[in-house]
Amino acid sequence: MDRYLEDAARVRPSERQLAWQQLEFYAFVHFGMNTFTNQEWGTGAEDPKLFNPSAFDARQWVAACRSAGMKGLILTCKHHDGFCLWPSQLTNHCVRRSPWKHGAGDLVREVADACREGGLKFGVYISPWDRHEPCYGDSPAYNRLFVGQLEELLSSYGPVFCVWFDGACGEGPNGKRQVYDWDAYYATIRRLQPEAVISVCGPDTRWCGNEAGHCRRNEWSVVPALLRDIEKIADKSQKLDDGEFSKRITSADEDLGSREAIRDAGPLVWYPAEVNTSIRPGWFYHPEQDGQVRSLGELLEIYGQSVGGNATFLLNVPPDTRGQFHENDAARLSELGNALRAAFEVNLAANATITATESLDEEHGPQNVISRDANVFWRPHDGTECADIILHFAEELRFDTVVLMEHIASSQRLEHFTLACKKAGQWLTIFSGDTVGYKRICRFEARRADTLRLRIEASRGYPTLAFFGVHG
Ligand code: FUL
Repeated sequence: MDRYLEDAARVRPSERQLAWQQLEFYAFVHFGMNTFTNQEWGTGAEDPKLFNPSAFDARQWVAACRSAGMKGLILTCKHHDGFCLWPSQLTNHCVRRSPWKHGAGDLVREVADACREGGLKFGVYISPWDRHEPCYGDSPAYNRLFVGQLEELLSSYGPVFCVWFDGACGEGPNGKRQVYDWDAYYATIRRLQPEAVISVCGPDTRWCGNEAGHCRRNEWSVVPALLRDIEKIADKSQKLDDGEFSKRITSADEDLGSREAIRDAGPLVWYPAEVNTSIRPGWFYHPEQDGQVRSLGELLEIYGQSVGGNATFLLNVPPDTRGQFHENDAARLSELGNALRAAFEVNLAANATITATESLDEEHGPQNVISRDANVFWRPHDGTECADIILHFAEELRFDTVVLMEHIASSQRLEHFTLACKKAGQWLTIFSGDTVGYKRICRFEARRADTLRLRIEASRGYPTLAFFGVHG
């Protein structure tokens, strides 16, 4: 195997990246001053008195997220307008100055507590861009304040699974220019919440490159390190070490990790994708969008592309001015959860007899692929880059979906595969794909067969398979 491919197969996720990937599907909650002004981006000049949810209920959010099968929730603790949903000691532009609970409320605490009670992981969105803060633009002073706000959020509300850093900054040519001290921000997070991933403008998870819910046909988690370094630089004006290469790679490129893309790309890192989109057109709640909640079909499609395309799915659901998810959104979440459970709960392959052309040893035999334990997996010997896994069912089954998962703790290795079923002694190819990664959901025309074959036609060093689900 070429040296650069060996290097690629040595790139593995950290514990925190692995735990995050396994969440698969979690909520974004955009709630704040904009909810009450009916805006998407506030100016920072809003009067805190406008913030006054009439029937705030974090438990209702958590129950709705759980009904959809989500496993975490990320709250906009501070959006670009600078208004803090917790009683920050570092600014007066926060819930303390609002009429909500007579200024004695702490919305971050209520959401974090409700998540913990309801079994959801809690995550924090905090916008580095702050249009209210007078010291924004005085770089050292604002960096100190921002680190202080991170300290407040990360030391008072229990475990945090993610700190989500937005790259947006709409300061025009005459706006204030702030140089963010990312290293200080990251060090603060690692110190206070070492298990939290730092997302988007951070080293642990990358933005898929759009807000529409689209995923690449092939999402690689092993990508050039430069891609990660570009993301760190929100205003894109700071100099990178390799200006030439960075011009050739951006988070919007289609191919980030194929052999072509990594061959001369320098050091590689594990930097997996997250797909973020909203259940409505806006990130914040707008009553006029009550009739524009995404359809079940659309959400299933995005879920299939993201969770089923080696990314995670971060779906935004914005609460209304009561401080609750609107009935239409809550109903859609529950429908989505029902549809996902119906589609994936039962593995038709659970009783299959499974053979492989080769296995490393008994501990890594093919029967492992129907185990739900992510640490139990099949693999052949080093250097075996192609292999077949064959499922023999006791009787003919009807199915239209296959779920494949690699053992990503051993890196991302699969590069090309086909699925075929046997009909009257003849193999019929029903699907072909390239990457798998954490999970690939393969959908095809419904078939009836008693034998199903996965043929791995290219991989890096050797392939692994942790799960083979058959559904229909
Ligand atoms: C963007 C922001 O400007 C939007 O308001 C929203 O928070 C979205 C998730 O990220 O960059």
